[in-house]
Amino acid sequence: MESLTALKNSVIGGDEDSAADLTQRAIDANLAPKTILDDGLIAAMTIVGEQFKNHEVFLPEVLLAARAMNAAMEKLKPLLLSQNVPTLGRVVIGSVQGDLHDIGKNLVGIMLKGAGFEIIDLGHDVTPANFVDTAESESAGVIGMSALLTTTMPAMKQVVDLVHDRDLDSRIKTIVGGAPVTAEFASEINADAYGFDAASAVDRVKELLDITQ
Ligand code: B1M
Repeated sequence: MESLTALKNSVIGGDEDSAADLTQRAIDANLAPKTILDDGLIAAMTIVGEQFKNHEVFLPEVLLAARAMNAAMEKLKPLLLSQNVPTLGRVVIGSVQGDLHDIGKNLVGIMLKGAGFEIIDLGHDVTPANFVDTAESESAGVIGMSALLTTTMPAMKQVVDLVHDRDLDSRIKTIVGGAPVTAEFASEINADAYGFDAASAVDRVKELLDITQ
């Protein structure tokens, strides 16, 4: 669709204002929020990732694209949250230690909130102790971890191990996700679940908490 191509290009080009504006226009044209997200914003970040890998663009461009994506997300957020039915349970989320990527994690938070969960978002570069201490003190049933770097994936295992070492396995479940993370990796580190994307993260968290609705 033409308007989504323009939106995609504005994110790839790191044009924050135009990304926000074109997202609003797509919303006004009654495009489904999920279509805007998948075919506009996520598609753009995938292209930027490829360009970065091929040394066609460099970190400043990637950062600008991320900012443009965030500006667009601010417009989409209210729509993604609109089915909010409080509250199915409490979930602590964050990007693991050493990882500054937070766009996917933010998306997971928005979707979970939209599905009716209460979210405690610890941000990025979250230490294993911070994840587990917070889940314990806030009586959260689930810890959701995001990693975008192969080098930070081991931090997920540290969190899972810490939950186990503190004998909290029956009270706190863990779910992992992020571009380099796989279902195999999740089961290798004994995480309770793996989320392929933000929508499936919602389904997996519901399963972990035995929520049938
Ligand atoms: Co970086 N980066 N980056 N980066 N970056 C990647 C991840 C990379 C694949 C690019 C590449 O080489 N092609 C590469 C990683 C290579 C690897 O480890 N195999 C990379 C690198 C190398 C780096 C640096 C090391 C670069 C450097 O400094 N030399 C550096 C590391 C910084 C750090 O974290 N310590 C770095 C920095 C950055 C920026 C800061 C510039 C910026 C991040 C800004 C931000 O997040 N605020 C950035 C970006 C934007 C990217 C790419 C281009 C896009 C990531 C993104 O936001 N995607 C990325 C390339 C790519 O992934 N295509 C890349 C969109 C987002 C919606 O998708 O996060 O995958 P994603 O989330 C998905 C699913 O994975 C899932 O749901 C979402 C969709 O619905 N999901 C979950 C995510 N978390 C989940 C949790 C769940 C369930 C599902 O349960 C809890």
